[in-house]
Amino acid sequence: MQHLKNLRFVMQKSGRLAEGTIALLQKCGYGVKINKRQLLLQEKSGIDFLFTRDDDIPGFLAKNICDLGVFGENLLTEYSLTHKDDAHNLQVIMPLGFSKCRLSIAAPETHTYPTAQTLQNKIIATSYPQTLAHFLKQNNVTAEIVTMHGSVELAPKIGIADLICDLVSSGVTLKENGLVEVMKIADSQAVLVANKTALHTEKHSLIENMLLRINGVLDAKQNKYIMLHVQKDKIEAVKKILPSREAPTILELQGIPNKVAIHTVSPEEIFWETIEKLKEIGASSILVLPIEKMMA
Ligand code: PRT
Ligand code: ZN
Repeated sequence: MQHLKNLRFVMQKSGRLAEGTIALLQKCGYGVKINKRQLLLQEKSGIDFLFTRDDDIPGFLAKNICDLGVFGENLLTEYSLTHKDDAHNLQVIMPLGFSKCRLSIAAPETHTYPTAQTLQNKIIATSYPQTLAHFLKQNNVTAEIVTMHGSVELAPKIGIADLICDLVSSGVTLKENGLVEVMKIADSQAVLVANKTALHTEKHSLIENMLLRINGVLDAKQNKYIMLHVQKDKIEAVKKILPSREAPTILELQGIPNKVAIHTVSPEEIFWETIEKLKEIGASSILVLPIEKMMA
């Protein structure tokens, strides 16, 4: 039973989370790719990648079947409210910044329900009944909840419900179905979640190694590498304009004694405004480069 010692990473087989998860893992150097038929991939690095429906991922983690996994915060909330005992075994490691959406209440275009209280006694269709019930309870509202497992946007049209509570990203689906978003319940994005028990087993070093890589990739996304030339007496001014992770590297320029090259890693987005400020103090040859991988 050699494979039991492997780290088990579970992810969505296909859908809105799959692409982002695969891209992240590939950047981390793991040989995973989209293959709808292969449901288990044993990687030489000691990691088994399992591909499944997103709905099964929280349960696989909570019940010690898998060690790490990716799914949406929306599902985490619903699972935590539905399976209170098992959910204790889930630990959110970090948000991943993709598959962003929001869970919102939407109404037919002809109606507006601007406050939570105006939902009173309405019928609301959703795939997230526990999250919606929790929201209604918090707002002291009584409404009937109809659970649907898909095509929720259809409910008002066919007379099943007055309103819907569903995930929205671009808003196109709502529009195409004659609905308007009237109230946001929660924001969501993909999160990396661990099985808490696994963090304390012999697998923890494999987990730590993987987290180090994922952190490195996510960190590099925000950081930029900046190079520029400037007069020596303007080094302090550059430091003030450019936030840097550590002290910048200062290099002599051959044949130009009064100038230096500055190389620095900025943890923040570099805007045109920043570049204009650098120009104002006489900086030249300014280059802003993305960083592919970084280990601080
Ligand atoms: O087969 P499986 O069960 O794995 O997939 P699924 O059909 O349950 O899920 P999938 O792939 O649609 O979504 C997986 C996860 O992606 C969700 O749980 C969210 O965390 C996240 N996500 C991000 C979204 C959306 N954006 C999204 N827009 N999930 C669903 N939608 C749907 C929404 O339900 C609505 O029908 O897209 C439609 C609205 O999109 P817009 O762009 O028109 O607003
Ligand atoms: Zn699903």
